[in-house]
Amino acid sequence: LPVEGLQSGGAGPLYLKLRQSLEEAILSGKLNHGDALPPERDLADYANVSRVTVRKAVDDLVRDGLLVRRHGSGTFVVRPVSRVEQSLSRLTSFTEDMARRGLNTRAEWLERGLFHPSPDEMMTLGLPADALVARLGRLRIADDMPLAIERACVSVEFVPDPLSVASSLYAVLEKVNARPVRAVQRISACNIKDPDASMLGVAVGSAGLSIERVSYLSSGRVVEFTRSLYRGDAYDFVAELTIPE
Ligand code: 16G
Repeated sequence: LPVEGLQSGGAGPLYLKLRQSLEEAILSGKLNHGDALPPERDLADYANVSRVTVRKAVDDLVRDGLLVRRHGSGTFVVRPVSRVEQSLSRLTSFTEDMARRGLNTRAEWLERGLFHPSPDEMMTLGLPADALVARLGRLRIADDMPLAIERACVSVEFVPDPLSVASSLYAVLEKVNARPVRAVQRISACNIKDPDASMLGVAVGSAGLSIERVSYLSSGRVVEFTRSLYRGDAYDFVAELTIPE
């Protein structure tokens, strides 16, 4: 951390100098999104300032959303994302959307296996109770920034082996001629709670977009029922409007 020996030289309150050094380290990427900040005591020793000064600087950065405090586990870095504009009229996959922007995607799997459907999955996918569905739950990450938590549910017919979905679900569906051609998407506002907040690396209560997508084959059959949580600070959903005929 570039905060060593702040006592020496310069004017202005020490906490502001410390705040500025930390802010620069966050914005320049020296500190990564989700990194834990060293304990207050260590920071104070290292910067050669009092713990009160450290607390003031940290309070400031928490207020500005560059740090987040989590009960019992410490203080973590929140690197602001550049917002992503996402068209609401094109049926594309996350992997494709990010590739178009030149970003690399990866996933942390939260759930990947075959299950009996829940009542709403049964209804939405039009399946009997004894059917099996593949559940694919992932934290979706673009260039090391966690952007969304997505939980897709697909009939076992289309994805018999959930482990075969290594990266793109739509690429796997395409291979079996089951890539959706139409979808209905519902977006609602929410406040992100834990554990989702800590997975996304945002403060508890920050704004999120909860999105449900039901996708169809040309036959009218439902392929996918996906519930996602997108970071409100990262996404603008954009739709083109035309006057009714
Ligand atoms: C998008 C879709 C999601 C779909 C995924 C497939 C939204 C809100 N969600 O993220 O429903 O399952 O793309 O992406 O747009 P993949 O092919 O990269 O797995």
